[in-house]
Amino acid sequence: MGAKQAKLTKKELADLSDKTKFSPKEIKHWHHGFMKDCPTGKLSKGEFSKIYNQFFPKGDPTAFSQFVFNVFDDNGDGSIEFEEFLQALSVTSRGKLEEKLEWAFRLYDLDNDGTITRKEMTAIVEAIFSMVGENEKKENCTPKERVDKIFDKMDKDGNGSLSKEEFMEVAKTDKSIVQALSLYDGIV
Ligand SMILES: [Ca+2]
Ligand SMILES: [Ca+2]
Ligand SMILES: [Ca+2]
Repeated sequence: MGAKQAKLTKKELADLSDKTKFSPKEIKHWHHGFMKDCPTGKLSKGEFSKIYNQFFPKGDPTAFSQFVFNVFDDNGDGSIEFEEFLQALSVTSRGKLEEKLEWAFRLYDLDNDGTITRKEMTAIVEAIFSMVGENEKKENCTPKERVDKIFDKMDKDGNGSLSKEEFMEVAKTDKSIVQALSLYDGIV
């Protein structure tokens, strides 16, 4: 317990480097910044939300940031530890397309049951809409219309929910869907 040590040991660096796509030198750099911003070594939901607020001053990113937080918080203990932070960063910044899409799937699959329902996707799309703010929206459509469009393309068996296979297959090849999912706008 207590504050985490300010510096990582050689072994910790090597382990983290094995688990991510970062070199020990890069990890040191990220760790330094992480500990500076959260000296306790744990990033809380509130702090995480503040980071999003800086990037989306015109909208309300609270809901969306909470969803992203839950994906970062891999062990589900309510805070983001450095390793979780680094893992997420590794996937979202350096992962292969497939890894990024798997990560996105976890974001949309709110209850973690392996499928994305319309309700889950609507919750995320609504959160994205309120985050970017009214004036920043690229198309004039409602969250429901956006979700319908995505489901039209992705829900191949028409059962009203998306399996990981359905999601991956379309997202891998269809740029417009990736945009509709707001995956590569630097939002996630
Ligand atoms: Ca955690
Ligand atoms: Ca689900
Ligand atoms: Ca389906």
